[in-house]
Amino acid sequence: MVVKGGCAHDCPDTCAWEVTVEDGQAVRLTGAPNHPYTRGTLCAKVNRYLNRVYARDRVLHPLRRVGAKGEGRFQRVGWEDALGAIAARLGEIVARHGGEAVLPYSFAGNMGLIQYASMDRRFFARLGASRLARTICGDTANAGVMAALGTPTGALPEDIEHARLIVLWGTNTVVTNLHLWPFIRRARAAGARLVVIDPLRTRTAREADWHLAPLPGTDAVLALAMMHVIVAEGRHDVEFLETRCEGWPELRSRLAEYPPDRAAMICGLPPEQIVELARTYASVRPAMIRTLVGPEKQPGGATAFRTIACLPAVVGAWRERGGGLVHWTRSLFTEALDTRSIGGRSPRTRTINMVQIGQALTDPSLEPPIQALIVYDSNPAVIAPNSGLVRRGLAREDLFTVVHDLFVTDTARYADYVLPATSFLEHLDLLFPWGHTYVTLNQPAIAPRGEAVSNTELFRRLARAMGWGEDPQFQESDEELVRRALNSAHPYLRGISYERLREQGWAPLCLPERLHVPFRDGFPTPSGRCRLFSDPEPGWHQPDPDPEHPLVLVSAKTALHFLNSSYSGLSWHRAAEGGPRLAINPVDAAARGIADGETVEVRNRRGRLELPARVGDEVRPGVVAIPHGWWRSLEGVSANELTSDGLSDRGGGGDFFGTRVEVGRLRGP
Ligand SMILES: Nc1nc2c(c(=O)[nH]1)N[C@H]1C(S)=C(S)[C@@H](COP(=O)(O)OP(=O)(O)OC[C@H]3O[C@@H](n4cnc5c(=O)[nH]c(N)nc54)[C@H](O)[C@@H]3O)O[C@H]1N2
Ligand SMILES: Nc1nc2c(c(=O)[nH]1)N[C@H]1C(S)=C(S)[C@@H](COP(=O)(O)OP(=O)(O)OC[C@H]3O[C@@H](n4cnc5c(=O)[nH]c(N)nc54)[C@H](O)[C@@H]3O)O[C@H]1N2
Ligand SMILES: [Mo]
Repeated sequence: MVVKGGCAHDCPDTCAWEVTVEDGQAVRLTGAPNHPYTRGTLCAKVNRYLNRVYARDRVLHPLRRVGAKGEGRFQRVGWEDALGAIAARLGEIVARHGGEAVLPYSFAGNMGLIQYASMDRRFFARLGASRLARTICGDTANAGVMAALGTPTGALPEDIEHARLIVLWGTNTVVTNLHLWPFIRRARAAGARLVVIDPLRTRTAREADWHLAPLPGTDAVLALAMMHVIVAEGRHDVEFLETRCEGWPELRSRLAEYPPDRAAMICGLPPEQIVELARTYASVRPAMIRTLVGPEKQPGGATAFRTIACLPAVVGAWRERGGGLVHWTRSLFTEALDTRSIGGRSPRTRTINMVQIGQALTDPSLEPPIQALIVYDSNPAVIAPNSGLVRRGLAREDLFTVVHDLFVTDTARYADYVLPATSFLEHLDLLFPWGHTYVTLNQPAIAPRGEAVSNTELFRRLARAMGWGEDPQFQESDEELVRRALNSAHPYLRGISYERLREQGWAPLCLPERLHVPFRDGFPTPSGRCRLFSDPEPGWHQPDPDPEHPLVLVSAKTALHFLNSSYSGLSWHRAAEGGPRLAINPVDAAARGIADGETVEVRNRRGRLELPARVGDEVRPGVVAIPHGWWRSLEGVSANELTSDGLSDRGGGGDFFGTRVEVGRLRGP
């Protein structure tokens, strides 16, 4: 039997897949062969998804903690016992401290429509729990792009094939967005030039025709200096700027502050490179910029994105198919699907920013204090910044923690109860991607392993245990939720029914021709024009000088076999990555007497790590890198031990990649 479904990982590619099932066991998993974006292939991680499904250390039954918090010793208990104990404890906490003492912590571990947000939201709304600002990924970038364009949706991803200049601006396509690569390859076969702008020499940068490596957090300056050159040389599209944009005079006068010589010093690039980039960008048509999220994780992340998003208007790149900015497609789906009623209405309780979970769990002035933490679809002990502080919070004896996951993650080690979650093969969902325009029905291929339950089923059970069994909102089935979302008269969904998806697995949104040149008829701003100058203003956020910690630590998603902290607990995937390393440039290594392969210390005020150094061209001078995702419990290393838990300028995201560190040799015994 072959079952059609798809991958619900937090990734722009949202692949459609086919699962071969024999005697109730999944034996083969392949990318959907005729899907125009998946094209029959998965990725280095998900090719071995069955390793995850059938992993020996998968959590298959509810577990109760018997050791100290963090130790990871648990005992199997029955579902009824676990649910009874959790409901009783939540009831006590709500009675004593109010609902806001309970905090859900979830992100996009499962990005499907209903497993990401539906029954859980209804449950916490009825409880009156604190709300979580789920801003760790994308919100800052989107805030910046929206400020300029009025929407986070730019050009359609597949139209990158029509570009003749492609700028991958702070995105590592080959690793994080692999299924866009064939479109880029076809554009290059037709003569397109590929430029990558990234402080790291990533796998993608190595494939490019030209790699520019500015210092992290300087993209707005680079973009302004490009505009400076373009305007100084009269290469701008005057007609587009005057008739299709607002704020051009203000932006134009701001450009005076960013001549290439000054920008070169800030960005750490030779001025000639900036001039050359500006000339290339203004002269090759169509010119497409591709962004995901990398540069958002900076103190000026939103400003960086809003400034980059102004570039296409300056040269009139929006005029043609294949020109402009490819950024985010999820907005097309949220516009079309009826998602409003899926998650219920949330009361106006306080909001806790997920980026600052360590602060929230340890803040003595927080009233009420967080007394219960319910974690699912996320692994905050690894993925949230300043993880020493996160751990201090999780270790609090008076904090009641429940983790629903497939594995005993670094977070789950601190849980009072660990509850078993289904894999993507074991539940129903509707997948709506942020990197392309096809909707997928993920149909369960096998029965839940052990006693695992999906997120929706967990919150139905918890609602019953709370005594809310009669409440109709907790009685809807997964199929009813999915059908409700599809029940929309929006033209993008024309011809897309549950029945068709069950048969075919996936379907392209029914998009109008005009989206190939998305702003031909105007921008979705109040004035209908591209906003070149508004809040946040284009400009530069100068970091605080920190002479004791002169290097910038970028902990990006460079591990091909991990997906954030997922897979980094699986032996095959860990072995394929070969252990955490600190990438350091030969210039910085020599200045510190560090040899390739030597174990070094990386430190700042938040913590210290010991790991081997890899000296080479992977990073530019002034920057060091540790891949995001390694588990501290397994490797003793997780980049977030060191990362800053400050916020970016807009959108509530973090400033992880602005983290300052110093690296040194280990002192001998
Ligand atoms: N294999 C794999 N694929 C993934 C993921 C994964 O963990 N592993 N994660 C998924 C998720 S959740 C997301 S959000 C996407 C993210 O996809 P991307 O945005 O492509 O990935 P990042 O690694 O966050 O950042 C991309 C690049 O930005 C660079 N960068 C950092 N700071 C700056 C800066 O200030 N300026 C510039 N120009 N570049 C900068 C980093 O060096 C990095 O190489 O990937 C998804 N795909
Ligand atoms: N230093 C640094 N930190 C970062 C980043 C970075 O680049 N550098 N990137 C940031 C970004 S962009 C993101 S998106 C976040 C990602 O952070 P998270 O969303 O926490 O991502 P994961 O680490 O993949 O953790 C997801 C967890 O959900 C579990 N899971 C999967 N499916 C299900 C399910 O159906 N139900 C339940 N209950 N659990 C499930 C997985 O097993 C896994 O443990 O990390 C952020 N943190
Ligand atoms: Mo992300």
